[in-house]
Amino acid sequence: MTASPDTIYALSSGSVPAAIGVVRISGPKARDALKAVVGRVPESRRAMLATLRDPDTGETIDQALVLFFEGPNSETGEDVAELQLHGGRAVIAATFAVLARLPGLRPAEGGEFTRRGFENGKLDLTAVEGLADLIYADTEAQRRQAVRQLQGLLGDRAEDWRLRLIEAMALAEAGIDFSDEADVAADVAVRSLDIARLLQQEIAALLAEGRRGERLREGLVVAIAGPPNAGKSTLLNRIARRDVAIVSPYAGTTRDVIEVHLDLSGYPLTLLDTAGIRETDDPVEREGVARARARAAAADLVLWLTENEAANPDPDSGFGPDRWVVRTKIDLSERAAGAVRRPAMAQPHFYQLSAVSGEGVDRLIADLEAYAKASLESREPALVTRERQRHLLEQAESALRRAISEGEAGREDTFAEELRQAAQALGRLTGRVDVEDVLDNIFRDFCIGK
Ligand SMILES: Nc1nc2c(ncn2[C@@H]2O[C@H](COP(=O)(O)OP(=O)(O)OP(=O)(O)O)[C@@H](O)[C@H]2O)c(=O)[nH]1
Ligand SMILES: [Mg+2]
Repeated sequence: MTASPDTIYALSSGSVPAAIGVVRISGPKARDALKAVVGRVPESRRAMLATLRDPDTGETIDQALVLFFEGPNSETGEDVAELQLHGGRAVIAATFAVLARLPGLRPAEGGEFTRRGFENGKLDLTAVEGLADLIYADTEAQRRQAVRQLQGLLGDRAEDWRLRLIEAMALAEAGIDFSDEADVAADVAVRSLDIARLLQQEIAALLAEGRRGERLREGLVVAIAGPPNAGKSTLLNRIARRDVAIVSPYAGTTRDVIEVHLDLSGYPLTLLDTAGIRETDDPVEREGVARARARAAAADLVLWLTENEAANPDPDSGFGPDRWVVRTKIDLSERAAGAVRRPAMAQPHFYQLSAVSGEGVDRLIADLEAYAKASLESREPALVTRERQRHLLEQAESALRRAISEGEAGREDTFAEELRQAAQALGRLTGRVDVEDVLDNIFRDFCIGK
């Protein structure tokens, strides 16, 4: 792959207005662009204070801190210029207007800087995915996982496997070439089969770690469900500490699914408020109930809220494996004369709380935190963080298993072919082979200027 001849520019910092706005320019004309707008090019990697001017009128646009990174030692691998401007809308607009008039320059597309970095061998695809995750990381655990990806932990493993596979393939080919010399052929066949067996075990071990990495990336989903008026929206608001959902004394208030993203000691958790589940003739509410059921069924955990301790959780809900029962509005029963409350610790996941007074809510939150920790924490950092990665590793692993049985049966040709399939899958994981189709998918997630 070769670098695109266009020189691209974009605002790489956050939305304006801001104290500083960073405009990056990457490509063969980056140097010329600097000469045109600030009159000179600073020494590579040294900051320079300069006046930014419109080259046609000579009018001053701003005072800027200017940096230049000479390719290939830059993030994109090309010449990169960086203008640290005052982050006002008009400043950025005027700068863009000037850059747009320079020959060979055009605005960057989303993710284009990173894509050039990838195409110039600055980072492999798993690292690109890590970079995207780092930008979107909301919690500490997500950030740590993204940094590991960006550092290439999975990419390095995959590349190491691929190189060993290539070695096994070379041995297999040699075996075929020497097939008239039985000793040599047998020896190399054994060696290549050994490599394949070891690789298959290593990849299978990584896959056996489960989907922890993917779940950490996406966050656990906890759905609040139950009959209408149980106090679901009130509890969501209490946990979120803001008025996200409408609360009213009328049964059937909530219709759409409402999401709140929580950070529980560094672990991401999405809490869903759903419509109260009941039979109804109202078509809008019926749609809400259908959505509530669907989201609760797909959630990692359902909090089943009920005002009445005896009320059974929706019997035909088909909700996922984990469900905790939460009895709500205990402040009301406390006021009622003679009400006896069951001790809260009687069952591990039976809660009694009042979302209005707050009583009992802390225990629920503490248990949610423990649940998130138990589901997402691992001693070994998870290396597989996306479905794409898992899928390719599974392909490689099953090709290896087929290769081993072919090899053991003495069918060298198909043995070599299966090894090639495995190597292909690993190459696609890091982006070393035939990846055009997956590229758009991955870079689409990026913002412009990254
Ligand atoms: N006293 C008391 N009232 C509560 C409590 N939680 C909720 N409520 C009241 O119960 C009514 C219903 O609360 P919501 O949170 O809207 O109930 P919901 O389960 O979301 O209801 P739907 O969206 O209709 O399914 C409101 O009037 C709340 O103020 C509580 O812990 N104690
Ligand atoms: Mg509600």
